[in-house]
Amino acid sequence: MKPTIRRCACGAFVMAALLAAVWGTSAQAQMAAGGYGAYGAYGAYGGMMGEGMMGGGMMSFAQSDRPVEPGWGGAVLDYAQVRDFLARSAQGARVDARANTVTYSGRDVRIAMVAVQPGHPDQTFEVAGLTNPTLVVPRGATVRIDLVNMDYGRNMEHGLIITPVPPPYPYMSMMATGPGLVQLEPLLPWRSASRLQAASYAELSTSFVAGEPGTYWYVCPTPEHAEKGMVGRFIVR
Ligand SMILES: [Cu+2]
Repeated sequence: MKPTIRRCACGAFVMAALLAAVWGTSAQAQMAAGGYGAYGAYGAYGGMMGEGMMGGGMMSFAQSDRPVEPGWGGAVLDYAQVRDFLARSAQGARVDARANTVTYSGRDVRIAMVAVQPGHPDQTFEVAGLTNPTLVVPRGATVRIDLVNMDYGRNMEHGLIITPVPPPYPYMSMMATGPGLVQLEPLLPWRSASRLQAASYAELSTSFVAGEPGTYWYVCPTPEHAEKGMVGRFIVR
C-alpha cells in the first residue's frame, strides 16, 4: 500500500464554516494585515514556509523548482503505483464523459486526481481519465483528494486549492483566489525522469468535509497554470 500523507494537522475541516460571505471578510482582513506578503517569496524558497493550517491567512506555498526526491514533503510513488492509482481512479464514481463530469456518492468520497496525465493537454487536471472534469460531491461527505503529479520539467510543480472565486484568473492566480478553502501544499514537484517507467512521482492528500452546497473551483496555484486553464468546477450538492 502506498503511504498517505495528510498535510493538515487538523485532518479535516468543515467547508461550511467558510461561507462566501465569511470568506470575503477574511480575505479583506488578510489583505489589510498584509497577509499576502509570504506570496512574495514564491520561487525563492526551497521548502515549506510553515505548517499549513486552513484559514490561517498566511500563504505557505513554496516552489522548489526541482524534480521529486525522497523527503520532499509528501509521498513518492513508482510507476507501478501510479498505474494502480490510475486504474482505480474511477472507483466509487459515476463518470459521464459527454458531460465531462465525475459524480461521487456516499459519506466518504475519495477523488484520485492527476496533474497533467500524459496524453492530455498541458496545464490540466485529470480525474478518471477526463480533463478538468466537473466534480460533484454530496453535501456533508468527507472528501479525500489524492493528487499525483505526472508532469515533467521546469515550472511543472502543481498544486491544488478549492475556492469559491470563479475564473478567469490572473497569472498569479492566488492573487484572485487567496489560499482557498482547501489546499494541498507544498506544490508537488515534477516526476524525476522523462521516461515514465523510470520516474518517481509526488503524491499529496488532503481531507475535508464538503459543507456548504454550491459551486466552487479547483485551481492550480502555480503561476500561469490556472490562467492557462488548470481549473475545474467542484460542486457540493
Ligand atoms: Cu499546475
